[in-house]
Amino acid sequence: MASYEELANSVIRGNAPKVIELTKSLVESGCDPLEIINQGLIGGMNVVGARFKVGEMFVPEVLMAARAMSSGVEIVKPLIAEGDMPSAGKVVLGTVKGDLHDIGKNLVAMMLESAGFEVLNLGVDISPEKFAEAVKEHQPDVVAMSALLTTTMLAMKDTIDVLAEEGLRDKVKVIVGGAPISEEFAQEIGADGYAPDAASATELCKNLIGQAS
Ligand code: B1M
Repeated sequence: MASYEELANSVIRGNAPKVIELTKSLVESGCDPLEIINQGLIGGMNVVGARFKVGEMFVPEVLMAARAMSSGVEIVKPLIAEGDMPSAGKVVLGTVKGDLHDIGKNLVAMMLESAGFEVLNLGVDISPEKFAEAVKEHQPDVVAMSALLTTTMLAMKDTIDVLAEEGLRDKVKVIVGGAPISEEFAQEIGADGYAPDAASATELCKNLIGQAS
C-alpha cells in the first residue's frame, strides 16, 4: 500500500504523475483525506520549504513541487467538500498586494468550504481597494488575508485602513494568516483574529461569526 512518506517524497521531487497515483491509491485504501493532505502533501511541501530556505532547492524545483502538491489536493478536495452543509457564513479571501503565494491560502479556502462556508477566493496580489470592492459587492461576514512575505504583511494593515476609510470595517470581521504573521502582529494592525493554519482559520471564522450573531 502507498504510504504518506512516499507521497511526501513525490511532492518533494515534483513528480505530479506519481503524486496523483499515490493520492488515488491512499484514497482507495480508505485513508482520511485530511491526513493525506497534512501528512503526505503538506508534509512534503514543508520539507521543500526548509530546503529552499537553506539553498538546497531552487525556484523551478519549488514550483514543480507546488504543482505536484496541488495535483494531489485536487483529487482529495471533493472528498472533503462533499458534505452537504448549509452555509456557515461568507468569507472573502485573498493573498495581499505584492504577494503571489497561494498554496496556503487555497488550503484555507478548501478547509472553509469543507466546513460549509461560502468562499469568494479573490486570488493573489489583491490590493486594499479590491478587497474593499469585494466587501461592498458580496457583503461577507469575514475578510481573510494571507501573506507569506515580511515585505507584504504590511499590506494587511493598508487593507484594514482602506476598509475603515470606506466605512466597511465595522461590517466585517478581519482575519489574517501566513508564515510571517503572528497573534501580536494581528493585534497591532487591528485585525479581529489570527490563525496559524488552515484548520484553525475555520475555527476562528466560526467563533467570530458566532460572536457577531
Ligand atoms: Co516563496 N518565499 N518567494 N515562493 N516560498 C517563502 C515564503 C520564503 C519563506 C522562502 C525562504 O526564503 N525560506 C521566502 C519569504 C522570506 C520572507 O519574507 N521572510 C520567500 C521568498 C523570498 C520568495 C521570493 C521573493 C523569491 C524570489 O523571487 N527571490 C518570491 C516572491 C514572489 C511574490 O510573492 N511576489 C517567491 C516566490 C515563490 C514561488 C512562486 C516560487 C512559490 C509560490 C508558488 C505558489 O504559491 N503558487 C514559492 C514558495 C512555494 C515558497 C515556500 C517554499 C513554500 C510556501 C508554501 O506554499 N508553503 C516558502 C517557504 C516556506 O514557507 N517554508 C516560500 C506550504 C503552505 C501550505 O504553507 O503558505 O505557510 P503556508 O500556509 C499555511 C499557513 O501559513 C496558514 O495555513 C497554511 C497551512 O495550513 N495560512 C493561513 C496561510 N495563509 C493563511 C491565511 C489565514 C490563516 C492561515 O487566514 C486568512
